[in-house]
Amino acid sequence: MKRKIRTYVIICLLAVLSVTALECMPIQAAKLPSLKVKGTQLVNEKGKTVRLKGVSTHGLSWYPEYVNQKAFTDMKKNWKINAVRLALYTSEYNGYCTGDAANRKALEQRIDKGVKYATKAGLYVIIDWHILSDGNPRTYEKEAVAFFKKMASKYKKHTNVIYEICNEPNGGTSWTDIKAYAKKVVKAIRSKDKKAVILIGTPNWSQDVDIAAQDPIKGYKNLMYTLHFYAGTHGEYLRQKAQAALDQGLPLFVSEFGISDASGNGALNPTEGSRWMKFLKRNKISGIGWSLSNKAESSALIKSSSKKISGWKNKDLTPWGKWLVKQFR
Ligand code: IDC
Repeated sequence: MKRKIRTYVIICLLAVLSVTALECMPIQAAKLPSLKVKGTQLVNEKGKTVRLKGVSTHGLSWYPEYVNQKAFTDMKKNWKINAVRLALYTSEYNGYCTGDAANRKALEQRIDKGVKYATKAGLYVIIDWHILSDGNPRTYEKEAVAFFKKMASKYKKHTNVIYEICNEPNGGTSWTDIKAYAKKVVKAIRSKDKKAVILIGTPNWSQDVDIAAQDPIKGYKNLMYTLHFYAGTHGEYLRQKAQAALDQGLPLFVSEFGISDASGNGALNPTEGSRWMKFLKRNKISGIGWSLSNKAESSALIKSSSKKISGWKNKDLTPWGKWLVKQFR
């Protein structure tokens, strides 16, 4: 009897020790297959087409609470997403380039957590340099080069990390300017990571992909160009631009979309939204919905009355949230 008890105690101890050891282990680089670009598409190591589907956080300074392990794991399991985007605003509200050093550090820690949680959940993760009111990416070019060098050096072993180097150039910023910026940032990333997929913004709020298609960046693999749409504002004419870009062989990635109007608010247009979904599906384009927050605006996925930061039920979702989750599933 005594021996039995002793064996039992030893087994329990071993179990506790191994669980503790597992928890203390550093997060392993993702086991997700690394991605590359082939033709206009994203493919895995075997050359099979991969479509990323997921959600973007709102600004990491505004809604950091949604970056948590349970949220990411839940979304993968229940919403069937395979990617998240971490939106790091450069200029607005405690932006990376306008706030102080402590703010920058806090934002980097949020990115770190985001990558860690995504990795553990088995999700691809996009690190998004979210320029907006700063219009031209060259405004903070020096900062961007330093930032992406740091990120690429930190995450070079993570096969699931994707870099988005400028959310939406605007204010009349030309493709020539964006291209000059992109060349510097891509070079900085490639000095640390030879393979990661890099997403490049296009003129006019990442809509003029047809212009980028006439003069894409040469000499690097695994570059894609971003197309953003909000179905309440953008319809057929923008799909035609996208088609023109694809016809020229430009790899497209929809790193942000919604079905509200472009302000992020206003009425939803699910009819136009469905046309967009068909377009993405037909052309095997990845799509990331805006935004994982409970802000009182129609482009938020979570109802403002819901304070949950994970484990959402259908009743916690806004009409847009319900619509998007249905698309994923
Ligand atoms: C919007 C947010 C809004 C926030 C604003 C900040 O939804 O809550 O106050 O940014 O300036 C984009 C941008 C994205 C916008 C979104 C909706 O990439 O930052 O978010 N949008 O306007 N491009 C088109 C639409």
